[in-house]
Amino acid sequence: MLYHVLYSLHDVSIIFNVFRYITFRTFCAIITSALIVFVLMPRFIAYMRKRQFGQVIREIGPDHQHKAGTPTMGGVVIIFAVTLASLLWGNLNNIYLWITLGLFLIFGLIGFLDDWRKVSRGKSLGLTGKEKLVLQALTAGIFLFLALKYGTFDTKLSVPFFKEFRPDLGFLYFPFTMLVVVGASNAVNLTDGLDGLATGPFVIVAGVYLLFVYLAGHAKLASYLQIPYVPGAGELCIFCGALIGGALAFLWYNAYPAEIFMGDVGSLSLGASLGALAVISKQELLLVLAGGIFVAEALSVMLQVAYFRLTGGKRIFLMAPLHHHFEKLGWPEPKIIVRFWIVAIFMGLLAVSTLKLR
Ligand code: 57M
Repeated sequence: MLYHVLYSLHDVSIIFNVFRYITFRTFCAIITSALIVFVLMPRFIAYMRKRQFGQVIREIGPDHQHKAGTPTMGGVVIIFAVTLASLLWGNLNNIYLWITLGLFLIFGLIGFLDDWRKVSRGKSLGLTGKEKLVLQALTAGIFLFLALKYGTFDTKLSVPFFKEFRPDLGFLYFPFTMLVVVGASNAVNLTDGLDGLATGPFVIVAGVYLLFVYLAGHAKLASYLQIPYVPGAGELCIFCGALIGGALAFLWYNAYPAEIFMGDVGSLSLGASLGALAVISKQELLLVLAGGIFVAEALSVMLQVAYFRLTGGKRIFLMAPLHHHFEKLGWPEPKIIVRFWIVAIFMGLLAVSTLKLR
């Protein structure tokens, strides 16, 4: 909104010309989103404590009983901050901004319903696992349909390290997009099991895709780097900036020992946003590299469950997802968290290196 109001004043004074630049508006979105979370989160935590809307801890698994009652659903504040900052600083004529915000909000709503059922200990407001997956897949499908219909978009698949090999998936791009978005959403959800464990890597991956959406939307740079050019994708830098600012400010409160958890409302929406960014920037498979921590966590569950069923009860890991395995090994929680962040940083650097290693 401010983009339209303030940039139009550049006839009055050259100063307002700065609002044309994506880099400037991205910086503003980072600061705006972070400030909103810093102002609202303490109040939200106090409100959730007062209403005793705290996390219910399940019996089985590593001992987290000391965390019982920790306020959750901090994702509500993150979503509010990201949405407001994106609408304030984004170009509201950009289709990718609207469909990505829409996907972000719908996945947040799905998570909210689940969280609400848990914290209110009420009757099941939440959806069943299958209903959630169908709704998530449907949302991802509509997201892609709108990108193809109103965006300058195609169904070709990019493969990291290869610049020539870009197979056109055609209609198969729909199930593929659903897999990327729903997979990313649920992988972040599974990872969010220790203080800041999902938040830290999320900020890193969002930073990687801030770079890739900027490059994808820049005709000259996309051509020089031989990556797909997606006119208008650069506007998602503002959304990325809002995600980074909001998540970093949230990490201030989610850092060990956490004063608040993001809830499914946060993990599902943040994860889905990474999937959406990967699709719009035409760097879909790169998410496996950049989001290696999330992939490892989800993979550990799939391997554990499959092996458990195949062997009639044996386990590969002491407990899945992967972070619980290290807990069972006796690693202190902060050590697990920071080591996962370190791996996430290396995975992010590897993802960026694919720009030149091709
Ligand atoms: C998402 N949720 C955390 C918090 C957060 C199929 C199976 C692998 C599913 C999986 C599962 O239920 N995952 C749900 C993980 C939960 O966090 C809440 O959920 C939101 C994110 N979705 O925002 O509101 C707990 O995580 C801890 N936490 C923190 N700090 C944070 O900043 O300490 C979260 C955020 C919170 C808190 O204790 O209560 C979670 O772990 O449930 N199930 C599991 O992950 C279980 N694994 C398991 O059963 N493994 C089996 C099979 C099925 C693979 C096996 O290995 O044999 C473990 N999780 C729990 N207990 N809680 C172990 C049992």
